[in-house]
Parts: sequence; C-alpha cells; structure tokens
Amino acid sequence: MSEQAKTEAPVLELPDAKKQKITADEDNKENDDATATATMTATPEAETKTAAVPEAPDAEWPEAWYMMEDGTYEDQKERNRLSPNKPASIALLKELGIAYWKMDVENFSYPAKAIPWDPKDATDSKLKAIRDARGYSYADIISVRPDLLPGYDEKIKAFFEEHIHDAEEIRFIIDGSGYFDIRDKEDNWIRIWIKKGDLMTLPEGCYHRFTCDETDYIQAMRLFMGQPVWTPFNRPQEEHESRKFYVENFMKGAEETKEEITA
Ligand code: KMT
Ligand code: NI
Repeated sequence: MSEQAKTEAPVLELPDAKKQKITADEDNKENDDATATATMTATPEAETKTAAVPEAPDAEWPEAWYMMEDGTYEDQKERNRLSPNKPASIALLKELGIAYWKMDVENFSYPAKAIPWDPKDATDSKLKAIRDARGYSYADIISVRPDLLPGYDEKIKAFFEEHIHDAEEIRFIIDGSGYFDIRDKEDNWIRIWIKKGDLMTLPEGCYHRFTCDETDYIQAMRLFMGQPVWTPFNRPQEEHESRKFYVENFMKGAEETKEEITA
C-alpha cells in the first residue's frame, strides 16, 4: 500500500446489526412524544440528499501528542507530555478513525445546561449540514464544571476510565477545553487537546478516556444517531462486537508496522 493510501481514513460500511439497531432506535423515538419534541430529526430524505461536509484542513486540527505512561504522572489534568514532546500527526488521528470539523461558536448562543437540548435553537447551518449528512438526530449539552455538574469528582473519575462505546462518540465543544486520550496501534496513549469550536468524532469500539484540563471547565454538545446510549464499556472488551469491528477496520497494520520496525 502507498503511504498516501495508508493515511486515508477507511470508508466503512456499517454491519447489518448496527443498521438494524439504528432503525429500531428511530422507531422507538417516533413513539415517544417527550423525546420527539426534544430531538433534531434527520429525515430519511435529508439523509440521502445531504452531501458530506468537508472536514477541517490539517492545520486547523487540535494539537495531539504522545503521553507519559500511566503511573508516571501526578495529575491527569496536566499536559503530561513526553520530554522531548512527541507530537501525534493528523494523518495518524485520521487513520485511527477520528473525524474533525472546525465550527463557529462565536455567532451562536447555546444554553449553559440542557439535557436534552431544544433543537429549535439550531441556527448554525454548518452544524445542521453535518447533522443531516451523518444522521445525528439527537443532541444535548453537558457542562463539566464543579459547580455545574452534580457529582463532578466521580464523573471526572468515570470519564477517565479507559472504555469503548457501541456507537460513535461525537462532541462539539461550545466552550472551555479538555483532553480526549486515545490509543495508537501499539497501545500508547495519544492526548488530544480539544477546545471551543472543535467538533470531533471518535469511532465506535475505540479505547479512549476524557478529562478536564487545569481550567476544570468544558461545555459540549453531545450528538447521537438515534436514541442516545452513552454506556461506557470499560477495558478489556476484546470480545465486544464493536471492539472487534474497530480492530478489524482500524488496528490493521499494527502488526505490519511492528514487523517493519524489527526487520
Ligand atoms: C465523555 O464521554 O467522556 C464525556 O461526555 C465527557 C464530557 S464531554 C467533553
Ligand atoms: Ni466515551
């Protein structure tokens, strides 16, 4: 495979089980009035007609670096860079399945806290285009700050447990900043510093964790395809269908890379 081909994000076909799950979720939603008024509906018509919104150019992606090993740093909220710093490339982030858009948040106002968030406030046409193109039919807003999130300390602890989900994790950062850590193919942690205006997706089945940075504040819109299920499945999850799917589609090449290094 050429270098070019290697760094391009794979185009994925959803497994049938996942397609059925989304369809079933959509059906449930229509039967639930309370939810229906609070969700942003992507009609099947809109989904087939809307074109993909191009992701941000590499220069606009968030900064990412390899982290110090767990157990060797004191505070999860610090940068915890290697020394010297070892940046993680955007090509690698894409290879691991991450997608990223730069958003305008200055010209839109979002509520400080709303679960679920009222879609009538969605006046951002780029956000609407991304939602329609990717079928994000649900959104809510979470404010992670000691005075805004009940049980802040326990939640910060839970967010930082290494886990996967059985769906994509989609976060649009409206204010503040924080770190998403994800594993590379050799199981090293990469720390991604997300900030206001960043819309990032982590693929289903990818090991990750989240922490606030030293500012102790992040406000994010959480988007979802169908009815939201935020359940974390803590590592190890090697037999989980979503994990197997991720390994099959995104971790391939890890063995080849190791062989190249040792050859
Ligand atoms: C998560 O999934 O870890 C969170 O929702 C954390 C807050 S959103 C940046
Ligand atoms: Ni998560």
